[in-house]
Amino acid sequence: MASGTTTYLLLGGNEGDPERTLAMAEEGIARRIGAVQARSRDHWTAPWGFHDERPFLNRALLVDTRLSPEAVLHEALALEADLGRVRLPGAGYGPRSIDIDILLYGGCVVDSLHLIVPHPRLHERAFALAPLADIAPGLVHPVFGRTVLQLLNALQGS
Ligand code: PH2
Ligand code: MG
Ligand code: MG
Repeated sequence: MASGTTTYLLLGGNEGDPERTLAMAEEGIARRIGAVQARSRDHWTAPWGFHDERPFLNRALLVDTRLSPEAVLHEALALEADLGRVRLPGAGYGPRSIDIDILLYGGCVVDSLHLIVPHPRLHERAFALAPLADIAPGLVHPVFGRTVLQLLNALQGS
């Protein structure tokens, strides 16, 4: 049973051993952010927005958290760093060992200097919507008022 706020996170990585890194990320999320209550299937996806030979492993998680959205972001970034993620300033999209993004946080809309929730590109990205649809197909996007499945279908033109 949820005791805090339900947040949906997207994990992704295409460098090193994504299966191992995502498993370690899930352990860290359970320790630092909250209990993982549902996990999508594994989605192996082509890199979006840049070219690379290595496919991404993407996975969505439902996490019950007592942290604020800003604190979730802080912990996610700290965990990425612990897992060896190096961010090069101004480098744009590129291969990465691990990326942990907040897709949704309860029904909240956050627009601050460092954080936008729902994730501002969620509705444009099948690599995020498809895993999310595994665990929350009927969840209504708080800005667009459409379900995750409707957003995914719109993207796929069906
Ligand atoms: N993340 C990106 C950019 N491109 N492509 C895929 N397939 N999966 C990702 O998680 C991903 C991406 C920026 O965070
Ligand atoms: Mg990302
Ligand atoms: Mg990120």
